[in-house]
Amino acid sequence: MTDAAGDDAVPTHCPYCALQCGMSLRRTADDPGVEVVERPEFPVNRGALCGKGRTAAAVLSSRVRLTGPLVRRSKDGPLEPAGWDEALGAVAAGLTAARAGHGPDAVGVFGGGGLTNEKAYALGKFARVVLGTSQIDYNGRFCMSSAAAGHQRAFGLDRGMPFPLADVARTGCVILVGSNLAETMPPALRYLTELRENGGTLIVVDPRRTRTAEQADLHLAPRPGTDLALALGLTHLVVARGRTDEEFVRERTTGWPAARAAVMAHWPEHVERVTGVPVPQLREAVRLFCDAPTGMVLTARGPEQQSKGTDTVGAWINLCLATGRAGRPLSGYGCLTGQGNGQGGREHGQKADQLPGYRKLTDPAAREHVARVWGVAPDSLPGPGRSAYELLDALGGDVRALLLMGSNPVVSAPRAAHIEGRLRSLDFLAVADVVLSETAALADVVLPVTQWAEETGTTTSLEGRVLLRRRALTPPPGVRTDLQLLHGLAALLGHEKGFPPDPEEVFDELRRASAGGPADYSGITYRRIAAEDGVFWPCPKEGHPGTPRLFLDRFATEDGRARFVPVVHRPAGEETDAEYPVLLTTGRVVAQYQSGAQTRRVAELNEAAPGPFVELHPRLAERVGVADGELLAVVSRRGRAVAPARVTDAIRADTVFMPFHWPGEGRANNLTNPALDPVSRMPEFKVCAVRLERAG
Ligand SMILES: Nc1nc2c(c(=O)[nH]1)N[C@H]1C(S)=C(S)[C@@H](COP(=O)(O)OP(=O)(O)OC[C@H]3O[C@@H](n4cnc5c(=O)[nH]c(N)nc54)[C@H](O)[C@@H]3O)O[C@H]1N2
Ligand SMILES: Nc1nc2c(c(=O)[nH]1)N[C@H]1C(S)=C(S)[C@@H](COP(=O)(O)OP(=O)(O)OC[C@H]3O[C@@H](n4cnc5c(=O)[nH]c(N)nc54)[C@H](O)[C@@H]3O)O[C@H]1N2
Ligand code: SF4
Ligand SMILES: [Mo]
Repeated sequence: MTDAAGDDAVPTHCPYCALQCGMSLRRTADDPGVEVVERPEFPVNRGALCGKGRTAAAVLSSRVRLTGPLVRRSKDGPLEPAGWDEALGAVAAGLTAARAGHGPDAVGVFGGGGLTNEKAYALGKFARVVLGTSQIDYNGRFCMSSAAAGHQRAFGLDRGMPFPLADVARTGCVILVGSNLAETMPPALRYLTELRENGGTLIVVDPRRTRTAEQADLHLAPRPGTDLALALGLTHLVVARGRTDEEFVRERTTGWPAARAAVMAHWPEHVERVTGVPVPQLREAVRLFCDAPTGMVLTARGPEQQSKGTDTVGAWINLCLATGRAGRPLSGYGCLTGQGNGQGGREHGQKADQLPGYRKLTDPAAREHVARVWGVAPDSLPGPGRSAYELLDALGGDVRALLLMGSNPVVSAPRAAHIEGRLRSLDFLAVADVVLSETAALADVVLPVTQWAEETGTTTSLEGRVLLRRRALTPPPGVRTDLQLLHGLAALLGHEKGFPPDPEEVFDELRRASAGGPADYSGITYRRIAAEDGVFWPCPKEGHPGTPRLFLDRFATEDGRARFVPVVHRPAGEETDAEYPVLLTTGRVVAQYQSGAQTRRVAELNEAAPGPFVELHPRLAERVGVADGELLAVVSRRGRAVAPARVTDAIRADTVFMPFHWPGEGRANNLTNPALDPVSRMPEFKVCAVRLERAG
C-alpha cells in the first residue's frame, strides 16, 4: 500500500464514528509518540478529517488515560492501583460469586459498537460459553436498532447502507431524515455537495435548521416524533398523484394493498396538523423525489430513536418501494450508522438475540453451526436475553454482577440518574475502558485497555466495508488489549482455550462462525482488506469480490421480494400537556463524541464545545423570560437538567434541543424517556415532554 505520509506512516482508521475515515499515524518524539496525518488514498474521506479525528492521538497520552488496573478493596473504599493478577482475580471472583449465588443469568455483560469485530465476537462468545449467561446486550441498541429491525422486516437483511456512499453523490434526489451529517460525519458532507453539483436535489427533514439542513433545496421541520406521519403523508401524495411505480410494486414487492390502505388514511391536511409541515412543502417534496430519475432515503437517529422507530423506518422504506426507489442502481433506503464499528458490532454476537454472522440465537441450525465452531454442545448455548435498557434497569435486581466493555451508560443511557442508581446497586461491577469514565468510576474493578493505535483489529463501516486498523504504537506497560483481558479471564474461569489474544486468529474463527450466515465474512482476510481498501460483506469465499451493492437482482427475503409493512401513525410515548408543555429532543455537536469520555479529554475539542446548552427559539425564550447565555432548568417526569440557554431561530418554537455529551447537572439523559420501541427495544431519546424554568 502506498502512502503519501511517507514510508514509516502506518495507514489506519479513526477511532470514532462509523465513517471510519482513513488516516495515517506517523511516529514522533513527543508524547504520545504518534501524530495523525492525512491519508488521501483512502477513497471514502480522501484525506479529510473532522476535528475529532485530527486530534484523536491526544487520548493516547498517559496524562489522560488509564495506565494500570484499579481495584476497590472494600465496598465503600476508594479505587486503588493494583496489578493485573489481583484485578483479574477480583473480576473472576465477583462474577463467580454472583453465578454461584443466583445462577448464570445473574451475571450480565454490556458491550459497545465501538469495539472491533474481533472484540465484539469474543465478548459474545465469552458470555455464552464461559459465563453461560443470556444477559448480554450493548449500546448499539441505543443507536441503529430501529433501522436494523426495519431493514430485516422489509428486505430480509440488515446492512445499514446497501450501496457505497459514493452512490449518494450520483443519485437524483436524497431525502435525509434526522441526520446532522455536517456535524456528525463532516467529511461525508462532500457527497451531498457533489449530489447538488451533479444536478441532484437534497431534502432534509429535521426539527432544527442544522448546518446540514442549510445545504438543502428543501427543509422540512416536523415536530419531533412525527416522522411516521410525515412519511405516510408523502406516500399518500405519491398515490394520489399517480406516481406509484406499479411495475416495480408488482414485480419486486409484496404487501402493497395493505400498506396502501394504511397510507390512504393519512391525508395531507391531517399530516400537516400532526407534523406542522405545511401541505405545499409536502407536495414539493413529493414532486422533487418523484421527478428525479433515481432517489434515496437516508435516515439517522432523528426518526430512529423513537418508541416507534421501527415503524417509522418501515414507512420511509414503503415510500422507496412505492416509487420504485429500491433494489435498483443509485436508488434505495439506507441508514447512516453511528459508532466506529456500529455495523460490525451488530453482526457478531454481542446482541441479546444473536450469534455471529448475524445469525439468530433462536434458530436451531444457527446454534448448531456456531456451537460446532466453538466446540460446545448446541444445547449449552443460552437463549436470548434482555435489551440494553431492560438489562441496565435489571441491575441490582436479578442481575447481580456486570462486566462492561466499551460504553459509558452513566452519561448515555436514557433516564440516566435511575440507571446510575442501578449500577451502584450491583454486587459487583467490572469496567474495561481506556479512560476513567463516569461509569468506570463506579466500578469495583477497572481494567485499563489499549486504544486503536496500539492494537490491530477490523471494523465494518457504515457502508458495510470491512476495514483494518493497524497497531502503530507500543502501549504503556500496564494496559492490555480487550482480547488479552478476555483471554486471561476465561482462563481463570476454566477456559484455557478458545479465547486467543491474537486478533487475526480471532478474525479467522469469526470468518468460520459467520460462514453461510447473513453477514458472511468467510472470504475476507486481513491481507485482502489491506490490499483493497476494505471489502464489502457478504463475501462468502476467498476470491469473491465482496458486495458493494445489495438487492439489485433480488431482496434477501425468501421469495426475493421486498415486503411492504402496513404501518399507521401513533403518538410519542409522552405528549406535551399543561405541566410539561415543551418537547425536548437530544443529539450531538461536532466537537464532542458520545458520552464525551474520550473527547472531553482533548483540550482543542473542549475549547470548541466546553459544555451543555439548551437550544431554544426566541419566542419560547421570551415566554420563559430567559436570555441567551442565562441558566435554564429543563424538567421532565424523570428529572432535571440545568444548562445555559442558546437562543436561536434555527429550531421550532415548540421544541428545545440538548446535546448529551456531558455528565453532571447538564446531563441531558436526566430527562429522556426510556419508552421502548416494541420491536427494536430502542429508547425514545428523540422526544419527551418537559417544562422550562429560569435557574439564574
Ligand atoms: N460529533 C459527533 N459525531 C458523531 C457522534 C457524536 O457523538 N459526535 N456519534 C456517532 C454516532 S454513534 C451516531 S449514532 C451518529 C448520529 O448522527 P446523527 O443522527 O446525525 O446525530 P443526532 O445529533 O443524534 O441526530 C440528528 C438530528 O436529528 C434531529 N432530530 C431530533 N428529533 C428528531 C425527530 O423527531 N425527527 C427528525 N427527523 N429529526 C430529529 C436533531 O435535530 C439532529 O439534528 O453520529 C456519529 N458521529
Ligand atoms: N440523550 C441521548 N442519549 C443518547 C443518544 C442520543 O442521541 N441522545 N445516542 C445514543 C447512541 S446513538 C449511542 S451510540 C450511545 C453511545 O453512548 P456510549 O455507549 O456511552 O458511548 P461512548 O461514549 O462512545 O462510550 C464508549 C466508552 O468505551 C470506551 N472505549 C472506547 N474504545 C474502547 C475499546 O476498544 N475497548 C474498551 N473496553 N473501551 C473502549 C470509551 O473510553 C468510553 O468510555 O449513546 C446513546 N445515548
Ligand atoms: S468523521 Fe468520524 S471517522 Fe471521520 S474523522 Fe470525524 S470522527 Fe473520525
Ligand atoms: Mo450511535
